[in-house]
Amino acid sequence: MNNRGYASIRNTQRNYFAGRYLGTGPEAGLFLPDLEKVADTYGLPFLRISDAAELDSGLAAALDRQGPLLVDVRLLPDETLAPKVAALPQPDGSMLSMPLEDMSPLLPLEALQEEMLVPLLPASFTARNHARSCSDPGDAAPSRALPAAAARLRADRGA
Ligand SMILES: Cc1ncc(C[n+]2csc(CCOP(=O)(O)OP(=O)(O)O)c2C)c(N)n1
Repeated sequence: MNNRGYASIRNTQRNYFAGRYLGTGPEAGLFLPDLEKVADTYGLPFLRISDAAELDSGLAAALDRQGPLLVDVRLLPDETLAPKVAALPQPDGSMLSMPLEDMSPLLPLEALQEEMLVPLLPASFTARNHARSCSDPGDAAPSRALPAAAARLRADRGA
C-alpha cells in the first residue's frame, strides 16, 4: 500500500504543525525506492494498481497468479485518516489525549453516551467544551454527518 511515505505522520504534521513536513515522503526529504526497480532487482514480477478504478481487476489478476508478485497499490498521499484516536490541541497549548472509544471526528456527546455502557472519561467532556469555544476546531469538530449515521445504526439494530 503506497501512499508515498508515511501518511499518518503527514496527517499529524498537517493537522498540528501547519503542514511543515519533515521526513514524510519525497516532499520532505524522504527517499523512496521505485518499487518496480526493487522487484526487478530481485527477479520478481511486478504489478501496479494506480487508482481505485483498477483495484478490482488488479487484485483479481494478482490473486490469479501463482508464486510471488510485488503489487504496488497507489493510495492518496493526503487522505484524511478517520476515524482515529486524536490528540486535540487545547487553548493553553497543551494536547488532550483522547480515550480509545472517543475517536475523531467526534460524535456528539449524547450519541457517544448512548453507545457506552460505562461512564465517559473526563477528556470526552473537555474535548467538546473546547470544540464549542474554538473558532477553528479542525479535528475536534463533531461531524455533521455522524449524528445521522449513528441514528441509522441504532435503527438498524432495532434500538
Ligand atoms: C514502534 C513504533 N515506531 C514508530 C512509530 C511512529 N509511527 C506512527 S505511524 C508511523 C508511520 C507508519 O507508516 P506506514 O506503516 O507506511 O503507514 P502510513 O502512515 O503510511 O499509513 C510511524 C513511524 C510507532 N507508532 N511505533
